[in-house]
This record gives sequence, structure tokens and C-alpha cells, in this order.
Amino acid sequence: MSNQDYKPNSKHDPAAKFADNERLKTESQHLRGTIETDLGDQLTGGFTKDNFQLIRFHGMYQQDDRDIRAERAKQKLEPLHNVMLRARMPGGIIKPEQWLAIDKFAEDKTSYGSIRLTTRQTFQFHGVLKPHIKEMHLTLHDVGIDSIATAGDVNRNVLCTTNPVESELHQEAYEWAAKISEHLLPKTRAYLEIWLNGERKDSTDLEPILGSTYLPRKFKTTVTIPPNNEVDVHANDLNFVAIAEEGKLVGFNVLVGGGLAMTHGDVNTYPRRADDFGFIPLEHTLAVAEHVVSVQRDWGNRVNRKNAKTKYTLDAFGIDAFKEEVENRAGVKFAPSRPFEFTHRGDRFGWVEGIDGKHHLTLFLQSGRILDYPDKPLKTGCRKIAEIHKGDFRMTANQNLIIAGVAEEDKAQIEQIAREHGLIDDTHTEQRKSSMACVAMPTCPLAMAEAERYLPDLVEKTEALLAKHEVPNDDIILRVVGCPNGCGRAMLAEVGLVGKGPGKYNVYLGGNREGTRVPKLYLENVGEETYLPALDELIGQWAAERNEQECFGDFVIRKGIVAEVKVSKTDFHA
Ligand code: SRM
Ligand code: SF4
Repeated sequence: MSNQDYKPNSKHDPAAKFADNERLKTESQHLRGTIETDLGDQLTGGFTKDNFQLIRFHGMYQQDDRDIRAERAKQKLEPLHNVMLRARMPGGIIKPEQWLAIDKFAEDKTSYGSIRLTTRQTFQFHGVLKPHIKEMHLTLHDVGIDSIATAGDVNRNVLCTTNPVESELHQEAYEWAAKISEHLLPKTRAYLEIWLNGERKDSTDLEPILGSTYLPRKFKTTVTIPPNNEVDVHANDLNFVAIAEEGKLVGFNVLVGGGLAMTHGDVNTYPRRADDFGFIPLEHTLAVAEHVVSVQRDWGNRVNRKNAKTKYTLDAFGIDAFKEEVENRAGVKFAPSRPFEFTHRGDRFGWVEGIDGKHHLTLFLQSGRILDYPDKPLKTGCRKIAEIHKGDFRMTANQNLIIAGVAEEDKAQIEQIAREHGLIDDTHTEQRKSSMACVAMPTCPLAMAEAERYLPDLVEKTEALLAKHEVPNDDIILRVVGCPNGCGRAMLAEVGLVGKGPGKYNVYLGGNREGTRVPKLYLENVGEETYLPALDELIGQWAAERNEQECFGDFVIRKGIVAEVKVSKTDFHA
């Protein structure tokens, strides 16, 4: 197999066989494959083998409803194939007219009818059947939205702290997020040709940054404005941490090599914090982004996909060697990092006033699922707001939504709609607002246990424990994921539940409020009957013995209940 961009080096065995994904990328004619042929095949609702993978580079995953899979198999029917689409929304900003278009498509053309906000500041449609796929892309294109590179071995949706308070800095940071996203996009015309009826032209297919076989694995980037670490920098391959002087953005500290996924039982996989490469002035931002990507492109492991992310490349080659290579390629020297501090990750719910005098309303939306529930017509409420709103919406990395840029005179009307449709609910506790879950069942094919559907129940039980120990207004960052891929970022939580099997989880403890510490395994493969009594006891101890303002995660580390993970490679599985 040939791979013109991959230069094997001393760390990888040149005789080793590349992962099959390398073959399919090479043979894909720059991500075209035979997707169009499959699209025309109405005998099956699905895509054939290579195209099943290739549609991911176009922002779609083939799925089926796992709740009805067995029943359909019994009836000798193929699984009810459909696609999930994930849009590209750098910084999570979406305009009201765009919202109305996605609301209509979700309502009319998806099986679930929901708009699902994700942990990476965008939305997903679930349950789009083959006859509606092209129409979906054309609908999105009409309102200026695409789904290029939101999945696959490329740089994904670029996150940016949603910070409506310090809006001057936010605007600039957001513009960098959009520029980085554009700069690192695949250049192939495949998306345009297949989904938007573009003319076939190969000549523009050169991929100067990603290479013709794209990256060894997915790649994630943020632009972050301290002290808010809502984006969870340590979940990302590349982070630009905004450094301001007298309120003006002057450059970024660059953090490289974060990532949270692991595989149960494989000690060579682990969640890992990003390393600090140092400070760069603004003018070097794109060159540094490009060359962190290009070093990962050339040095990343293309043999074993489980060890292919930047975090493993850094551990294989050494942080200094990776950093020096970026400096050489980008023609930049990292300066010592400028001081900054993360103090929190949560969204600021309710109204805040920005420095421009505009108002911003953050709504809590459990697990980002926007749907009309019998007692809470959330989707209708968002639509009604979009119909009158003159500012924009911002999707947060905590799966919530900000109605941003509201004039004083429009506040009351927007708040009234939000309240009438259950978008503001004063009964939500701090605990509920600090809890998060990934999608998991029934759409995620990798889920081993429930997450989103289990979260409301788990939160209620945790609220009861806090009340029992007389700390009902305190909260613990609690995150549940259906498998060790960790999409709900449980591996940066104070209490993280990671699915092992139906009703069974590994329980990790000891992350902190700021999101700068990876938690450690406390209980393995247990059900509620084991972990709820354990949490009961620990919350009791915390309530009685904690130092002033000591969070649960810091408490369990100080008390030696779990050991601190300092260096993931050596400490996480120790
Ligand atoms: Fe994720 C795969 C959902 C954020 C690590 N993720 C998946 C898939 C597509 C399952 C699949 O491959 O077939 C899930 C689709 C479920 C569904 O039905 O919608 C899925 N991931 C999600 C979302 C929707 C979770 C959510 O509840 O919001 C998030 C979408 C983000 C986006 O808009 O782009 C999502 N995924 C994450 C995060 C968190 C983050 O990025 O901040 C992580 C951990 C951080 C990291 O990457 O280390 C994450 N997802 C994964 C992985 C493991 C990657 C790895 O390094 O091995 C997979 C599986 C894979 O890539 O092989 C995965
Ligand atoms: Fe699916 Fe696992 Fe991600 Fe949850 S963590 S959405 S179960 S891949």
C-alpha cells in the first residue's frame, strides 16, 4: 500500500501493516469513494463498507435504532439504517434564520424530531433516512451551514469559549476559531460535488496541510478564554489559550496533546492532559496550527488506531522533540507561557449583561436534547424565540444554549417565551446543572450502557444524597458516558461513570472543578446497588470533613481515597 504523505520513522515498525482506514482513505479519490452510487441504491438504507467510513468525513455516521434492532432481526429485516449528521459551527454561533431552518428539518425529516446540542458546540440530527440526506445538505447550505470535517480523520469543529460578558475579546477569539477551522479544512471538492451538485473537478484536490491520506486519527482544537475552561482544553489535541493585555488579545499559550478516550482493559490507552508548549504572538497562530497538525500527520501512528491520536505521538516521541519539530516547520520559537488561570467550567445560567450593553440568556437544556416533551415544549420555545430574536444563539460546550445579544427592550418577551416553554425552570438544582451525559442508547452503536436516558434519574439520586448530608445547594461535577470513548468528558469529572455493560459502570473519582485533573478508577464494573451506597458514604465524609470551599474531587485526593493522576502514561492504570 502506498501512502505518499506518511514518512515512517524510527518509532514505528516500517514492516507493520497500516490500519485498513489508511487503505480506504488512499483509494477514496479524496473522500469521494462510491458514495453517490450508494446513495442511488434504494434496496438498502445503508452504505457499503468503505463508504460507511467515508461519509464520516462529510459529517455523517450511519446508525440504526438499537431499541428495535433485535425485533427487526427477528422479522428478518435489515436494521433501520439512517444517518446522524453533525454540523460545523466554529465557536457554536448560529443565527435565528439558521435555527429556523434546522428546526424545520428536524421536525419534518428526522425520525426522532430532535435537535441535539453536543459537547463540541454544535448540533446533530438523528434518524435521517437515505432519501432525505441530499436534501438535508442542500437545506443547510441554503442557510450557510455545512458539515464538512465534523467527523473522520481531520480537524473537527473548532471550539471557542462562549463568553458574552467580555465580548470584545470574545469576538476576536471567535474570529480566530473560524479562521483556524477554515485553514485546516480538507480542500477536496468531494462534499460540494456529492451533496451540493457541484461539477466534478480534480484539479483543486491537493491537500497541502492534511495530506492526501488525511490525518492518522481525529484531531480537536479550541480557542479558549480563561478563566473559563468550558471547552475542556484537556480533551483536545490543540488549544489556543487567549492571552490579553489591557483587554486586547495579544497572543496565545499553546497546549498540545489532550484527549480522553481509552479502551477497557488496554493499559496502552488512557485519558491525557494537554502539555504546555509556550506562548506565541497572534501572527503565528495559523502557522502553529498548521504545523502541530502536520507533525501529527507525519509522526502519528497509522498502524494502530487505538494509539494514533496526538496524545500518544507526544508520549512516543517526547514533548520536546514534537515541539521542536513544530518550531522548525512553522519558523516560530515558543516563548515562555504567559500566566493564566482556569477557575471554572460551568455555564452562567440566566441573564448576564455584556460590555456592549446587550443581554445574554443562558438556558439549561439537559443533555442538549431539544425536543417537545409533553410538559416542556422546548423545541417550540426555541423556535418562537428564533422567530423574534435579533441577536444570535451560542451553543456551549456543556450542551446548553445562549440567547445572545438581546436588547433591553426585548428581554421581557424572550424571558416570557422561555418560561412558558420550560426553557427556564427555577427548580433545577446546581447539581443538575453540573451533570452531563453523552448520547449513548439508542443511537450510538458503541454504547455499552445508558447515559443520556439514565442521567435524569442519577441526578435525582445524587440530589437526594446531597440533601441527606445537608449540603443540598452544593454540587459535584458528575458525568456519565456509555463507553470509554468518553464523549461526555467523564474523564475530567469529579465523579465519572463509564459504561461497561447494561446497568454497569466503572466509577472514576478525583477530577477537579477547573478541568485540569484526570480522575482515577475507584470501582469497577458495578451497578447502582454498589456505587450509590459508596457515593452516599463519600458525600457524607465530604460534607462533614472538607476544608472551606474544598470541592469533592480535591477532597477524595487529599484523603487518599484515590491517588492523584499526575502523568497519565504512568499513573492512570497504576
Ligand atoms: Fe464522541 C464516537 C457522540 C464528543 C470521543 N461520538 C462517537 C460516535 C460518533 C459513535 C460512533 O463512532 O459511531 C457518537 C455518536 C452518538 C450519537 O448517536 O449521536 C459520539 N461525541 C459524541 C457527542 C454527540 C456526545 C454528546 O453527547 O454531545 C459529541 C459530539 C461532538 C461534536 O460535536 O463533534 C462527542 N467524543 C466527544 C468527546 C468530547 C470532546 O471532544 O470534547 C470525546 C472525548 C475527547 C477525545 O476525543 O479524546 C469523544 N467519540 C469519541 C471517540 C474516541 C476517540 C479516541 O480517541 O479513541 C469515539 C470513537 C472513535 O472515534 O473511534 C467517538
Ligand atoms: Fe457513544 Fe461511547 Fe461516545 Fe457515549 S461515549 S456517545 S456511548 S461513543
